[in-house]
Amino acid sequence: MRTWVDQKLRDMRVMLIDNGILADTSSGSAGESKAVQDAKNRFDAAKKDLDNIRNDQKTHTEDLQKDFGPDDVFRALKGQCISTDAGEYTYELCFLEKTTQKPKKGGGHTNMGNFVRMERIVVDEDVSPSGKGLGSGERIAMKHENGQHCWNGPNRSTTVILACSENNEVWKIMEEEKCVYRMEVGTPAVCEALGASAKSGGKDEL
Ligand code: MAN
Repeated sequence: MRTWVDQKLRDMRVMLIDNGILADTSSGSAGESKAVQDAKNRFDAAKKDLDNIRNDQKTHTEDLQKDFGPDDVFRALKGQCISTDAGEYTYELCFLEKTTQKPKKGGGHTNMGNFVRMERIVVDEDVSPSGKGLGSGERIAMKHENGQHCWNGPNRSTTVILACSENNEVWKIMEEEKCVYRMEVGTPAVCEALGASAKSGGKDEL
């Protein structure tokens, strides 16, 4: 009888603690009722959510301050990657992020520079009959700096020069000086910006 009553009292105590009516003094929770612990857990979870939202907002704010070229035309390209083989390497451009080279015979990527800014540069180049080439005049270029350090040289850097093309494609890659690269790239993103070369779209200006 005594054991039975004792057990019932214990059960009742547990039930009251579980329902937040009685403080749980038995464990390491320093006398907090379940309700308080639940509220703390919810608070921690909400705090974590808020931190994540704040981080996202920071990323978006920084993103908005970046230069995505005339009329922000490059925003949609961000993170898209195109590549080509040249010599011993496969070269890759991930728009508005970085350029890399990867040995064809295996091995990791070498960073050839991280995107820093847009520039305008004047070029004078032939255009092949296929229409793939920079041509001559002012072109939009994307500067990539602070890539992997080059032994006995600078940190790798790449200038990516853009010309109007139907598809995003790497046309040419050169190492102008040791670890200083130049990439010629065709993209529809600059067709409007380049005026005359944009005519292929057949859009009449009013
Ligand atoms: C690697 C590549 C080359 C570069 C040399 C410099 O082989 O990144 O492009 O010229 O390193 O040591």
